[in-house]
Amino acid sequence: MPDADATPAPRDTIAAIATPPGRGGIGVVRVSGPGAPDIARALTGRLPEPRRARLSAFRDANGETIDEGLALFFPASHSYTGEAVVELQGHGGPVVMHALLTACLDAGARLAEPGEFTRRAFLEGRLDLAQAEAVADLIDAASRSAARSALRSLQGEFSTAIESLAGGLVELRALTEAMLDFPEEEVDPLHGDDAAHRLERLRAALEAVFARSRQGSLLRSGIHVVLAGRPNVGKSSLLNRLAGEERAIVTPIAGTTRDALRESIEIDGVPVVIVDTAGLRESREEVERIGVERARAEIARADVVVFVVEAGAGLSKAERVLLAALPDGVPCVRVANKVDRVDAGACADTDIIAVSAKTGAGLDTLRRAILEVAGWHPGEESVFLARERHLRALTKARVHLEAAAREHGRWELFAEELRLAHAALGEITGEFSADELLGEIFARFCIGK
Ligand SMILES: Nc1nc2c(ncn2[C@@H]2O[C@H](COP(=O)(O)OP(=O)(O)OP(=O)(O)O)[C@@H](O)[C@H]2O)c(=O)[nH]1
Ligand SMILES: [Mg+2]
Repeated sequence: MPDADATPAPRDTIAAIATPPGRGGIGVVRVSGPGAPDIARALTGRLPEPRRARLSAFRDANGETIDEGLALFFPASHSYTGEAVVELQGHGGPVVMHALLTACLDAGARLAEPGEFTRRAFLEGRLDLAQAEAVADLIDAASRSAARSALRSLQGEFSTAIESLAGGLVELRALTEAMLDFPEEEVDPLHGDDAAHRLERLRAALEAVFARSRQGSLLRSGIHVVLAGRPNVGKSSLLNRLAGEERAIVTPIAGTTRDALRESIEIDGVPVVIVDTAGLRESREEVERIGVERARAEIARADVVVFVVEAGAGLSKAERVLLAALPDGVPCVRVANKVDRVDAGACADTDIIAVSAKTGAGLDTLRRAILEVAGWHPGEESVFLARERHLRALTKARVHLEAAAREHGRWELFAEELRLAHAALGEITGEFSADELLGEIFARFCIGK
């Protein structure tokens, strides 16, 4: 009798509607797993030739025709998941799609969980974890640059960079292990020097990957920009200008804006969320007071604060207090609005960008300044669309490499730091990943992917 523990449990067969809900020209039901060929036979009469579209009637368990469309069969060797996959392309209406899916479930499939197809692709070794994440990032990309970067990660560029770092670490670990076989005083000093040089090269390579990943994380999550300042300085007018449409209410009355209002825009292909907030002042009026509290909460979690004042007036005492109270470390762009009302010479302060929400003057400079203080370098094509998780792992690897540099000569400790750095890199590609982490990553996918 075969040992039950030795062979993994056979996987079941999953099915889901892979196209978005609603009406469309085509809708796709996707089935993956060992039972997929039988399900295709049950619904269409026979299994299509591998990777050839075949026009078929799709029938339910009672033999009633649900729809007519294309059936495709991908054998395990040539499929997304690495298992047998069947795709049924029918008419993209919710009733038809639901009936098709039900027929697949009646024929033995189970409803797929979010991301389960991609999870299987990962488990089958079709993709590593960073590539699997890139699939979701490509689907969710908020700009062309983000999409391009996700596609490069999906094609393995990010994973290759990580693997090349890991490869260097493996060599250095092997060298160190060899030194450990000798008593300390017999280690050839040349080997010790070689180890130090290799470590320096690895650290430099890690920094380069880190810089590209940090850039990419801006592309992925977008830059959160909060417009802040005293009432009536023109924050809402600036939001409207930047968004290119009249989104926020603008009036000459101080205290117009109450709720925080957000608009998604793009600057040079970088997704940016602009948040308009209530003018900051002490108010006894309850609605305004709540608005000001919300403004402060927005400021506290901003990536960039655009602090707006009126041109020509100079900073008021209240504005100085507000500026000093901005959270530590949040990059701030200072803007003097309404320059159309003052003479050109009046805005000599070079730290302050003079703009006019009314005429659009200075807006390009403001856009550039926002990207710059957020840490975006223009023209950076080869960035990695990194996630927070990747940045954390890279930081961990960096900390252990730094520690290794301090342990030069104490080779056992040196080796241990290298091992920890290696493990941190392995978390990125999923070489050493806990089950909960996998669950968390794939649960954020859409169903059918
Ligand atoms: N001349 C001129 N007027 C402007 C400009 N920007 C805004 N204004 C006027 O200034 C007034 C206040 O503008 P808002 O955009 O509502 O100002 P706000 O900062 O959002 O004000 P609160 O919501 O009350 O905090 C309105 O009458 C705008 O038309 C500008 O660049 N030039
Ligand atoms: Mg306003």
